[in-house]
Amino acid sequence: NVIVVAATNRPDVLDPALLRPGRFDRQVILDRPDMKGRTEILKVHTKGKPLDKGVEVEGVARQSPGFSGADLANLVNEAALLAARRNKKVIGMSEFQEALERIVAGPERKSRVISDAEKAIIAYHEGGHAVVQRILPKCDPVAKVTIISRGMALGYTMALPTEDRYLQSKTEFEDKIAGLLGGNVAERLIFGDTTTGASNDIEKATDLARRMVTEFGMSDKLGPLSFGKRDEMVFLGRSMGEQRDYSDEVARTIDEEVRAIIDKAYERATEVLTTHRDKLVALAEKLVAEETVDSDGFEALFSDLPAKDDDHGIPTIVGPGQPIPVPDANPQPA
Ligand code: NHX
Ligand code: ZN
Repeated sequence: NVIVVAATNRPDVLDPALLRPGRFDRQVILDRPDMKGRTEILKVHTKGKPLDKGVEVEGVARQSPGFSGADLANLVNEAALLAARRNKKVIGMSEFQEALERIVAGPERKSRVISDAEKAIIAYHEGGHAVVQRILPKCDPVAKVTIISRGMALGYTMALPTEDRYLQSKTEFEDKIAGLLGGNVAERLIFGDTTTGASNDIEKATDLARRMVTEFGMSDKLGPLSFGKRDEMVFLGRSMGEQRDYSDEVARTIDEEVRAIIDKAYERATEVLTTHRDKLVALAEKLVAEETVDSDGFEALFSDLPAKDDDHGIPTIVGPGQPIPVPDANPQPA
């Protein structure tokens, strides 16, 4: 009775011979854990460790979307190390918070000396991201904005999804790209100049726009076709780019469509930041004074506006049709 169990991160490239009946018969998919999964994994790794009463593993799970089990084990370990370094007897929520940010963005670099001129640019850049994300309905709510350096970044804006999601829509991507460009747009609007700092934002925005066109069928001109098979040198663990399976003419159209998505998002970010320039200025000034603005401090700046429209509800049906009644989105087993 020998049972052979194997694991891979690349089931897509397995030799089909391995999967014939009588060989590896069954495939068990172990995805990244969802919110509930992360909560349970965190419970396992915190077991036997001294936790402060204020620690809610659910809260930690909510703030760690996309983390694997190993990432969560590392997170708990980092939090414990921080508690020890701070001479604390128990691990508190603040250690989990700091550990999370260390893993996502790198360690804080408070010693980095930044001139007042650069501080202002960083504050407006982050402010730009945050204000665009506050206004556009499909952007995730802003959890924190800071101009304290961490790792490679001089500042960053943290947005957190309110729930696990497995599908993303075209309009959601459009809002997300506008949010990514918000930093660069704010620099231009406020200073009439832009800096190298936005390189990572621009790269992410361009990659996303390209995937919308070539993978997700989100370009009206090109339609629901897939362009370019990613050609991977798996055994070296790196991607060798893509294999071109389309004409020069299509290549040109892809570039045009990617550009159109970016241009439209850039215009929308400009419109938001022009309309809400007062908010941008208020946030940037608060950032220069306080370095970090949390979600409450951020929301306080928008008290004269309606609450954030976090539009991730059941989509409206266009044309004839009835909304599907959903009695309970998440029925729990009795
Ligand atoms: C530099 N860093 O390299 C300095 C230290 C525009 C206020 N000369 O967009 O810090 O310019 O919203 C992952 C994550 C490069 C990889 C961030 C690679 C940032 C970050 C360049 C803020 N926040 N840019 C941002 C920033 C920079 C960079 C990265 C990365 C800035 C910006 C980095
Ligand atoms: Zn940025």
